[in-house]
Amino acid sequence: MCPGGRVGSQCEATITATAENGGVQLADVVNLAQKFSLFGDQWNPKIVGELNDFYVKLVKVQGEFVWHQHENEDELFLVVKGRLLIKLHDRDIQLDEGEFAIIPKGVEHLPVAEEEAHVVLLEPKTTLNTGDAQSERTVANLQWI
Ligand code: NI
Repeated sequence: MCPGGRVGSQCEATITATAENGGVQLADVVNLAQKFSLFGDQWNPKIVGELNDFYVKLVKVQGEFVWHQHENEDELFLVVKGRLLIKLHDRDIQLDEGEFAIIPKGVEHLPVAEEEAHVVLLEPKTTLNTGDAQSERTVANLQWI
């Protein structure tokens, strides 16, 4: 139902579009802790929301990922639990809980977490987790949770 009980064609279209791919519906509250409790696998981002041409994703990470860059997409990393180190070629970015950083398109980066970290990603829908470094760690079809 549309906000306030109103039924409008635009609202119906929005709900249909999100319902088809299992997405969150208008005005849903998303609880990060509850969503993170739904999965345990690492380096396998899950989609929890979409806005415009972006996805909001959750990922659990531990250890070292792979050096990669995204030719066309800027990528936001927000740490909600643990610590995440993002290595760049000229410096390291250390993110603690409650901190985020944006890696611009074309900048090669290597995420590393000594212990498991829980991270929110905000990035265009076209973003592949391994960017230009496709490998067995690439997840092309992300799951909605
Ligand atoms: Ni990346």
